[in-house]
Amino acid sequence: MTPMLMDAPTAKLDEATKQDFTAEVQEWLEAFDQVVKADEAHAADILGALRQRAGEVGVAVPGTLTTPYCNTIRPEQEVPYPGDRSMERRVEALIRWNAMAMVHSQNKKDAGIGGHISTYSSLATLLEVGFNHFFHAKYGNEPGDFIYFQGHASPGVYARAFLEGRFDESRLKNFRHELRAEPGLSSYPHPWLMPEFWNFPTVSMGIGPLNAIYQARFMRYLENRHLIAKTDRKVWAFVGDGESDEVDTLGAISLGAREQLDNLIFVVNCNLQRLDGPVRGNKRIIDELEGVFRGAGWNVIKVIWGSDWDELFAKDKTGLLLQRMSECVDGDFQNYKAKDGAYLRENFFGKYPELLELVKDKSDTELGLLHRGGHDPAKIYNAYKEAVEHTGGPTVILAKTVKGYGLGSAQARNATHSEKKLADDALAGFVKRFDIPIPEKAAKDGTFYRPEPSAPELQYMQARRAELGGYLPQRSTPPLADRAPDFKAPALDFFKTWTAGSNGRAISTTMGFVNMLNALMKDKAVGKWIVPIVPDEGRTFGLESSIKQVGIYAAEGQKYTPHDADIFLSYRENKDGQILEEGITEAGAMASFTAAGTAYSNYGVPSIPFYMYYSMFGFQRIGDMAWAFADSRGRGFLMGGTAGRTTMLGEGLQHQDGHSIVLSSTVPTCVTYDPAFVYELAVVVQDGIRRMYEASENVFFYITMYNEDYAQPPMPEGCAEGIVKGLYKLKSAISGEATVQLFGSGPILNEVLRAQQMLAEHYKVQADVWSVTSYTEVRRDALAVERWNRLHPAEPERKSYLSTMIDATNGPIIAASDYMKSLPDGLSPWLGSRLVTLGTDGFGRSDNRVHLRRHFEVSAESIVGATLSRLARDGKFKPKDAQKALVELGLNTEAGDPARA
Ligand SMILES: Cc1ncc(C[n+]2csc(CCOP(=O)(O)OP(=O)(O)O)c2C)c(N)n1
Ligand SMILES: [Mg+2]
Repeated sequence: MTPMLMDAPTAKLDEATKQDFTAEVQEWLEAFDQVVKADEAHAADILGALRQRAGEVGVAVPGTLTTPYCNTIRPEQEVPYPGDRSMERRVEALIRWNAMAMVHSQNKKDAGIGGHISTYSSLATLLEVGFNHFFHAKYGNEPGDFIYFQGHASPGVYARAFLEGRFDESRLKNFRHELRAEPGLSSYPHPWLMPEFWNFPTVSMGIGPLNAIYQARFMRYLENRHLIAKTDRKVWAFVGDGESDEVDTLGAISLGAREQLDNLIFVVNCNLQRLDGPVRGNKRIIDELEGVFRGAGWNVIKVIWGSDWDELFAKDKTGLLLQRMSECVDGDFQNYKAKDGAYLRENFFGKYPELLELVKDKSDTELGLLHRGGHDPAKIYNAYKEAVEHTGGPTVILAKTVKGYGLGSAQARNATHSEKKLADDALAGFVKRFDIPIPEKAAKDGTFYRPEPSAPELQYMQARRAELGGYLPQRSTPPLADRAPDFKAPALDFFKTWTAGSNGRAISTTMGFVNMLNALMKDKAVGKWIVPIVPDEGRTFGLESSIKQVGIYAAEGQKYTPHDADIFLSYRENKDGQILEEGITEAGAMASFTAAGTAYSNYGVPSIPFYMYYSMFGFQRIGDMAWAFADSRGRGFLMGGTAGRTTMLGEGLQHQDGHSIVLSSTVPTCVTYDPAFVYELAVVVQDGIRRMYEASENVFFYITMYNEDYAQPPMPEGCAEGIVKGLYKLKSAISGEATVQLFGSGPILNEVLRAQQMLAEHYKVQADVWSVTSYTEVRRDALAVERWNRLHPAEPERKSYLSTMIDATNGPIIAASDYMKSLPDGLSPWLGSRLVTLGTDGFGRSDNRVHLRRHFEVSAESIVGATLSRLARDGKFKPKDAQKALVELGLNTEAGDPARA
């Protein structure tokens, strides 16, 4: 789209440039205007050719990422609005009213419960044009458009659903009262709390836009892999202008253009304000975003001014009006809307007599009401139409709006974001402003208003939604049989290669897993649903064979011959490749994981994502996205590779993870495992597929994988249940009855086994060895049982799994893992003083495993030392002998505490 054409003379130029402008330049401009008038496309070609020539002869031309501060679509290019404006105006007014009444009355009743009205007030028309004309709930039998709503605009989305008859008044009355007898409405879009309504949690700023980009990409992935039919469905993301400061919002936009995602539309609600004040008081956010998005290859459509400005622009033959706009910064624009029309006349138009002349026939009230583009349905309609018709890449619509639009004295004020209640007069004023047919008393009380279903405006609204396939938002969980009739989780037997052990061959759990993954991908029933995801770490995990086997997804295929084409495991990219190779972006990979992990609901596709990454760059880096994933009821496997503070040797402090499990344990739906052996990992993966995809449980799995090679033992008889529950006895005392219990996890279990041997051989202490595959799961079970017992004091006490396993055992429990001590400590309420924990608290170091384990005191020697020390304290071992043993074991009793080193 070319910028607005102005009649000669063209736009006013700044003083410095003007002085240089000779008659010759004016001639050029006039000639160019002639060309534009004759054939716009030709004019663009000429400019392009000139630009190229300039580059060839070495003339530097300033970039043209931004265009003048006006609408991208010129009035003469617009199509007429297809809807019934008066009906739509009325519906929008009713929604505005009910949204506001909901927040207002709830805060009157329950002061401080919160809610927002000013975000929606700026977004209302942008959403309504979508609801009435663009947002498809379905495409035939295929899913419709995906809408990522600005989280703080939720009141408006609820109010619409109320008018549509999807909620009764009691739901609105219970806004934010989720813990009452009658079901309430959640504060923001939370699929966890409203699983039949919201699809995408967006309220943590930046997560919505980032996920939307990867959703659009995953949609193409499913289409290109022929797992869903190709349709015109779109992903719409409504984004705040303040939200655009989040690195997550803009950090992945280049992917949109690179992958030519013309199924993706961003609408940035440029109300020029965020929470505290203006987004760019001293600049213009629309200019900034235009440059950023255009630079990233997006189609940019600016919707700055409403139709009532068109006439003024048409009348202005001087270019002064546009110049005046370019002289203002967003702080000015906000100020104009916070003040009245008289102020605008004096301070905006008043700068130039010619502009005052331009508006002399308009009253102050009319000037005050001059619309911004984001409040003008015709302008919005044309922008949306162009966006959905645009091909070859994504579109961003930068829509200028007013925060707190129509809220009287709260409009465009810095404090408007937090406005929750209006004064009585303001409520009455609102009703008048939007022509809402309720009596003044009801208005002042903030009462809801929904006309009879037969009212023409509601009939109109319903007809529009029926035409577009139904209501939105709407979340469902279609039966898997619709898309995957032959889907069946593989039985444990499928994994027998991995439960049988490695026959003495030293392999890591990572290698075992990758082999397993390749086999799963070959399986007839589940193979095609597997979605391996890596953030440029495929080789770290030994995925070369998978790359060859199923290929890397590349929308354009492989346009080059890979340098390694002649070797067996060459780099293969395919249009229907299965692996999502994200490059170095854990956040992007997590967004893909989210799209794939929620596809069972959004597309009815049982895709099973396995996202493999450096465990250090997981939860602590993308923690907020993991939380949103859980809120989305996401399912799938996070595979934390190179796990363990002492196992991931060499790379040092910023790579060595000894806490991701602690972080994962904070996510309620995350089921975490820390397997020591490949057979444990196989059991967990099998159980995960069964739970998530067969039993449809809303959980996801986090599994650590290590890179230490050792012989993998065969699975002992009957331990599968214990593996899943998180604890089982691996090896009884070597001779006689144990007086000590040793807990081990991950590769530290090998240290524990060595300690068992040393204790028996050198110190005559017998110990049982337990494999703890999940402290988190054992603790959760114990907590649940304890709660039940607390609530049922008159019933016989129930026993937790932990108690069932451990109560009858003897002696202290020494627990060691490659993770922080707080993990085993989570069991201390039930193990009491029996528990001694060893773990890897503190910063990592780049040394080898022997030194790391000695430093963190999780080596076999440290475990033996801790056991003897504890026995000494318990009066079961001579203290002097214990002290001597520590020396014999080579433990430096005076070394600094690794937790603080
Ligand atoms: C990650 C994150 N940080 C901070 C907040 C708190 N917060 C809620 S709304 C808001 C301002 C939003 O401004 P903008 O994106 O411009 O949206 P508007 O309400 O103006 O449409 C902030 C900072 C949040 N929700 N998420
Ligand atoms: Mg804003």
